[in-house]
Amino acid sequence: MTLTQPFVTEVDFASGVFSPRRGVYQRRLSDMIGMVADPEAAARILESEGDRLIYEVHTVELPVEEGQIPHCTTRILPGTIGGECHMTKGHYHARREQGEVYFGLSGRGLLLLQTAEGETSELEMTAGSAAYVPPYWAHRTVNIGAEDFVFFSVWEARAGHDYGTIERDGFRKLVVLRDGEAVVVDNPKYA
Ligand code: M6P
Ligand code: ZN
Repeated sequence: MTLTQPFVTEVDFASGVFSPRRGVYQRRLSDMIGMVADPEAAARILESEGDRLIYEVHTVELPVEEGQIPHCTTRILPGTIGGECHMTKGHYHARREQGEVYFGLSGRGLLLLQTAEGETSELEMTAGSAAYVPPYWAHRTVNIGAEDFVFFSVWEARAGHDYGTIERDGFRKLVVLRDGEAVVVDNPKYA
């Protein structure tokens, strides 16, 4: 056990930017090829306009040990890939019994959840929404607005991210833009 010093971070609600800056990482179109419903559409966009930014995460850096509570902001840019709204990769926790809390800071989003047994849930999030991701639910966030969707997340350090299961099977539900409206549809390719 290391004794971590207390600290405070200022969070910009519109952008999710942390002051002081701590850890930041970005996910671009090329990182999402294995996650989107239409990888050919993603490849065409890559070819024609380059590697667009899909989302960015500002995070604190804490040791991965019992009792530590990592937290971060995620900013998902508006836009679509082959009609599918910009989203995070989505993951199960490697330790399935760990939950998580999301808090909406700006914009409009949809939180997609699913269990290995086939249950699904979709929760709308705006500024001020506190959403609970219970243990055993995979989770992915989607920007369904015309502005950035920004939210704050808090979880237990040892939860871990399992991306492989989502990469292999996909999500049961997709969020697509139809006549300017985000709609949730069944994923025809769900394994
Ligand atoms: C949320 C949290 C983070 C996660 C981030 C991006 O802020 O769930 O743990 O890393 O979203 O989502 P993903 O890891 O699925 O790309
Ligand atoms: Zn999580």
